Amino acid sequence: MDAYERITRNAAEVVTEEEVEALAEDPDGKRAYVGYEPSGVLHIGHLLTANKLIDLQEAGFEVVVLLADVHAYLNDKGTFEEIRETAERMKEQFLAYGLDEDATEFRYGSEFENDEDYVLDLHELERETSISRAERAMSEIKSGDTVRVSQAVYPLMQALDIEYLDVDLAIGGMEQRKVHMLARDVLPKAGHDAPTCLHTPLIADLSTGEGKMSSSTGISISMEDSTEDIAEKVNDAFCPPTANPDGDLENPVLQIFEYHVFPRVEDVVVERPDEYGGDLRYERYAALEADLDSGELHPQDAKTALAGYLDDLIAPGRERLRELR
Ligand code: TYR
Repeated sequence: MDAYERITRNAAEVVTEEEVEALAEDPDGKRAYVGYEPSGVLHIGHLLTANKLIDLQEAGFEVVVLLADVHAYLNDKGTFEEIRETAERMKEQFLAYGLDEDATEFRYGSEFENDEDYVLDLHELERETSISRAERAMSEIKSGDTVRVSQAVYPLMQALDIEYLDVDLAIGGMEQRKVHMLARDVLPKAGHDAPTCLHTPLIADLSTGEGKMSSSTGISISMEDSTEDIAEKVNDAFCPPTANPDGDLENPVLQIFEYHVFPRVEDVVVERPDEYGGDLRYERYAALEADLDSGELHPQDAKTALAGYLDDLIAPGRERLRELR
């Protein structure tokens, strides 16, 4: 796999392809980041962007994880004290999950976002941005029904972080894309470069295959789940015998295989008793998808295998959480 392929695999969107191609020509020492509002436990959405960070580390990038404590505060996620505490636990879980400690820079937003230069630059971005644009940028991120002034400042700070962390590539789930598009427009107006961005896909709700999986509404998989919890959630998951169910639905079991299991596991094995044809072995996601589509792979066998792999992936983080308790 060449660097461009590794950097962009499983991305829903890159902005722009030309800019990412230029980074892929010499990835060594280039910097990429993801920011997270600290929350107690990692869930499957965090792990999807973490997989991308692991890809980037393998391609030679330096990786920055921003523990966005000020952003969490602005977005109503608790007191500074609570947010700090969950941020530390979050960092430990990322390391347990497989981010390379020596190649990962963990930063708190509050380390630099209160500096005078930052605040003055922020005010400049505020002058360049309409309230309605900031509000739109937050449509997939804000907590609560009305957008507060704090939440309108939020996307401008997110834009400025890219400049202050000196990163070449901003990573986020598709729900971050409007913030990044705002950043591309507004940063150059204040004399900064427009950032290059990569967005990871959103996984559909596990039980219905609709929309996006969310820890706040539907069923999500988190680092706190026991082996039995995972088995139960995956067993109850929506998994029609096809990759392309009707309408807007997705097959979340296949999505998790594609975005979570195959990037981390060399050979994916679906165990089956001999009388049902014996084990199936896949090197690539597309082969597993094709087998589900053709009927060679039964959804129940796919689910059982998925639960086992997911459990392996989250076990180290779950263990770490237990130690920290
Ligand atoms: N907006 C991100 C979220 O929804 C958090 C974030 C904050 C990302 C600041 C980047 C950033 O610079 O979780």
